[in-house]
Amino acid sequence: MNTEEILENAQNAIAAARDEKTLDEVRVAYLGKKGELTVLLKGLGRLDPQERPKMGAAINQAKERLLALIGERKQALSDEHLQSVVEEEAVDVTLPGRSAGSGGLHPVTLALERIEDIFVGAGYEVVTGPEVEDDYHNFEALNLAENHPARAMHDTFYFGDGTLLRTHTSPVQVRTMETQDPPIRVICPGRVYRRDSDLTHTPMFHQVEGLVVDRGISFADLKGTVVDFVHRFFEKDLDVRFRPSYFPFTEPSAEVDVECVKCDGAGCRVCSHTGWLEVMGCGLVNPRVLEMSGIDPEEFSGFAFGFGGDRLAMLLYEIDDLRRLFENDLRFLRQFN
Ligand code: 2NM
Repeated sequence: MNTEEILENAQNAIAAARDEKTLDEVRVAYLGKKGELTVLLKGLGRLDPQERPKMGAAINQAKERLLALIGERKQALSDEHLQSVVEEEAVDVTLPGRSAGSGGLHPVTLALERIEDIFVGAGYEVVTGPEVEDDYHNFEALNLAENHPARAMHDTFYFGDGTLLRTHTSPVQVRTMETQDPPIRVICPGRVYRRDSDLTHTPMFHQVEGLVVDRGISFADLKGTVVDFVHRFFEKDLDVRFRPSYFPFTEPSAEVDVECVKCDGAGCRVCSHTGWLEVMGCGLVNPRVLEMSGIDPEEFSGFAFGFGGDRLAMLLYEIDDLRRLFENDLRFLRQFN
């Protein structure tokens, strides 16, 4: 074959190469050690000396031409490849974004925050404490001595090493009295635990307790605080009544009833047709309790109250079944966003 024929074949092979590997094989076939043009160049010696320069120049020219064509083809293949990658991986920035969806707060959390806001607005401090407590802070310091019958009412979870799951948030208030001098105005929200489980009780529930200790605190201060709180919480001037009751940690003690928020006192399923809802317990802090925590009952007096966060959330948001609060059914929870 002569140079021109080889060149033409090589040009066709280069144009036909669809990838870099094939293109390199073409280069080797023509320009490699045993390539067609290389062989031709090596055979120059056997030619007539007069023909050598002309032939040599032609072969070298063909070689240059092939190298240039291979270079161009290589660039073209690389451009093609880049183009296809760009097209395949293209992102349509005009597509609407995938919605991340936003979460919401649980109705009990919402109710607790609402309660905290009301009391913070009245100058109270929000205080929390441990859920695993000792017998002293959960019972003894609250005037519930070892054999006190009221202890049985608390259905306590004991760990067997002297610690227990707190049955109310009162130990937080005891710890506050132990470490803070009056005047004290605190609100203590948190989880509490009792061995109790039925339609209206869960083993874990939320409590909010309040404590005020200062000089000259009276039952009138307690009444005013409770009534004002109820009106703010339900955003309604509901009737409130205080019934005498008993707690070992307060004396006197009272149970607070509120005019039914559902039927305005007419009587319905929510209030068991009484027109009233029991919402909290309260009283003047027993002087013995003040004394045990290092506060002089001759100088100071105080009031305290406690209620269920879950129950108030149910009344506020008209949730008729306690179990809804614990099922984490998104169809239910989304209604509070
Ligand atoms: C209630 C009802 C009445 C109460 C008393 C105290 C403390 F620590 F000051 F003695 N904390 N919480 C209290 C009083 C709690 O819950 C139904």
